[in-house]
Amino acid sequence: MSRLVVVSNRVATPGESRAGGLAVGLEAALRERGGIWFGWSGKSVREGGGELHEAREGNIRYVTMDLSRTDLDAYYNGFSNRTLWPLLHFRLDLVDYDRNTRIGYARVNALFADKLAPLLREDDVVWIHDYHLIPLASLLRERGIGCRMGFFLHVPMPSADLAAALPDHARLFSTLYAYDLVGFQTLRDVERFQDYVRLFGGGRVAGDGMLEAPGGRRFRAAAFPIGIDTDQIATEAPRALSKPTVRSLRESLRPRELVIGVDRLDYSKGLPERFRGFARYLERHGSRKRGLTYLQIAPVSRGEVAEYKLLRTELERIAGHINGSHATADWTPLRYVNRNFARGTLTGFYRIARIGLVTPLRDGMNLVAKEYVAAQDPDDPGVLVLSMLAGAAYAMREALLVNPYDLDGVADAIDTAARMPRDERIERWQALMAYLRENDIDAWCRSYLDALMFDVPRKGAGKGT
Ligand code: ADQ
Repeated sequence: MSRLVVVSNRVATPGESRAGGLAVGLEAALRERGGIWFGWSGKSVREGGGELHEAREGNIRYVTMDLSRTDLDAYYNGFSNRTLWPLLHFRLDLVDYDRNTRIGYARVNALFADKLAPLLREDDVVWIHDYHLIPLASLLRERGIGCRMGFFLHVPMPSADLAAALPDHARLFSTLYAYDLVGFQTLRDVERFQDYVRLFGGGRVAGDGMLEAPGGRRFRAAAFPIGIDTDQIATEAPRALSKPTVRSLRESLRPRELVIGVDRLDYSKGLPERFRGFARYLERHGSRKRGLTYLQIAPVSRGEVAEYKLLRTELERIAGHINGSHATADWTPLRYVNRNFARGTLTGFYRIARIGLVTPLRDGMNLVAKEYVAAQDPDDPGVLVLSMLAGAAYAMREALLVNPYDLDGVADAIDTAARMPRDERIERWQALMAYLRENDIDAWCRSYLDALMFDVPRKGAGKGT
């Protein structure tokens, strides 16, 4: 079996708390085949960068690299988070394009290639993750690396016209042609990528999932919707109820029901619209409104970027306004918390929440929607209110799907969820849970790696070799 090499911006090294299902799933795949997880160490140094650190656990090597502050600023804070992130989330209005950060992004990707190339063997399978590292395969190919390489985009692929609005877009997106397999979250993302390749990328759709780059190189583009560790969460959730934080939340709510939202504080997550949708519910459903308390957990992320600072201020203002208008002496309708909770605690919060509110304006997939469902009590499950603009909505049709821009629609869905009879909740939950069980994080890793190893015809290697 070929050795697996995973490359991502951040690496969950042994001893660090695992961010969640993705790290667990990738580690399982690495353990099965033996391999390397390569990426940035999380450390920035004053000058230089490129120093490697290595840790080992069983048959997995974790190789991480320091970056200089200048490189990190250009590559990560700059081009990745201020240019690509908004572009890929359909927010051209927030795209901040700067030639220097684009050059910094290319420089850091080249540094990744320089440091990774000597570690690779000809029969390795290399799996590169996300928008920080789009050009990496083409840079490795320039350094003579011939092994199978796949890419997975965790965030959405925007429509072709939006992608083409990026200055120098072809220079970036054409580097995807160096992969053997380009994976997306949903079929819609694949279609948008095909459109881009056809309309702006000089290539063509060759049929059967294959694309042909200018010059004739063929590669596959397909959808692999990411899953979660469903069984683990389902087992953990009832146990989490005895945790002191979960118990005290539960006691503080009585006799009201909980509505929960859990997101990084990011403009893609639609938090101002969600707050306003909840406010609309409070205004419109006056007689019942005092039955619900909404807890929004939103730890600050990318706090140094201006758009995120503005978002934070805006949310504080709306939250203050909602509570100022609707709170009573013994009830605060919206509890807004800017901090992280341990994964186990969150699972307990999901379990006691009657409604999970997941309304991003755009999201590659959205794992919180899946985690919320997996944590429910099978005999008395809560209801997921889910944005139709999240990748998760493509398969999770039994959720209450809403347009996150439609405040009345969000308010109505909260009301429907709050009043939904138990039988209907159980029926919807069972259908969602069956899907999550079958399409968990291990199934995702397996199907991606199978496609990369067996479905990609390569020079000198036929199907199945
Ligand atoms: P994210 O944008 O980070 O991921 P999401 O899919 O919701 O969004 O994953 C967030 C993860 O962080 C979840 O596992 C969640 O439990 C955890 N988390 C969120 N808030 C937390 C908090 N306050 N405390 C502790 N944990 C918290 C990107 C893409 C998504 C895609 C994923 C995976 O933007 O669309 O689903 O990658 O591919």
